[in-house]
Amino acid sequence: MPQDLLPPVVMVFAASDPSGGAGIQADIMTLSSLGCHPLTVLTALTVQDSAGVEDVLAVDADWVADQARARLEDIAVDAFKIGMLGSVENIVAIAEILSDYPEIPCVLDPVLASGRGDELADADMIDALRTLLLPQATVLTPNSLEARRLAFEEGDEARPPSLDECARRLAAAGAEYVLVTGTHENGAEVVNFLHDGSGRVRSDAWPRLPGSYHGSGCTLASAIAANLANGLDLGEAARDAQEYTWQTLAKGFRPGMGQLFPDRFFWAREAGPFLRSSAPETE
Ligand code: PXL
Repeated sequence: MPQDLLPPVVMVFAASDPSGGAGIQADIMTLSSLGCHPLTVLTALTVQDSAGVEDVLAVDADWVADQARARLEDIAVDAFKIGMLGSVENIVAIAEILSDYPEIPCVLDPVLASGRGDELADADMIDALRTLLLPQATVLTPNSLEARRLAFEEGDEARPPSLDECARRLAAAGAEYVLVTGTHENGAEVVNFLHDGSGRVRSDAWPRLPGSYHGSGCTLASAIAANLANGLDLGEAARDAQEYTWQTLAKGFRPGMGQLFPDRFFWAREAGPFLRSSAPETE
């Protein structure tokens, strides 16, 4: 690459998943696979195995702010991607930083629980996310469970709102667009729709894959951020990110006893004999 040209730069705020299936590791792989340079701000460490998340250690909010500020003063950022947040204090710190860069598109993945159901945000964090981060999101990317939880209003138990109504409420709360994913719904197809507060802007259906995956939400949100950083408009960015994510899932692998992992570098493996047997070696 000529030295006066740069890859698009995406700043990620997310937590470490040592398995590399989800979290900031998933973001780094996705952004790199799609040609971007990731700037990474670590919000928390997690301890997890294929059975679930055992522990979370939030990074001190001052450290979160310092990791971001030092980079932002030095390198021009083309998009933000926000994943797991770690604490209310971190949410406040990140919201303050975002408010200084309103022109940079921001993909907000509201990580409330792991794919296996472990809670990754408490009620105070959900409140802070809703009031401080949601109004700064160019696009919010909840799955249907997260959309219902974030959009919850009294009376919903008796009359559950439609997913379109949830998206409308989340846009009314400040997100410019809401991409609701349908992995947790039923049907032969997974239907994901992009909503702008007045209605669906687009809707895409994908053949449902049989496996259970760890890190698909992180992959999708990072892929949208990469596409926005690459200059695509939001509709195209959302569609191409879904296509990429579907490919990573269709070509996913199972490194341990738990869920499948998306293969964000499937295209690199197609070119050569870089695969090994998953069976343990015997003497
Ligand atoms: O997939 C959501 C997610 C995000 N970030 C971290 C995680 C998980 C799910 O387990 O561990 C660090």
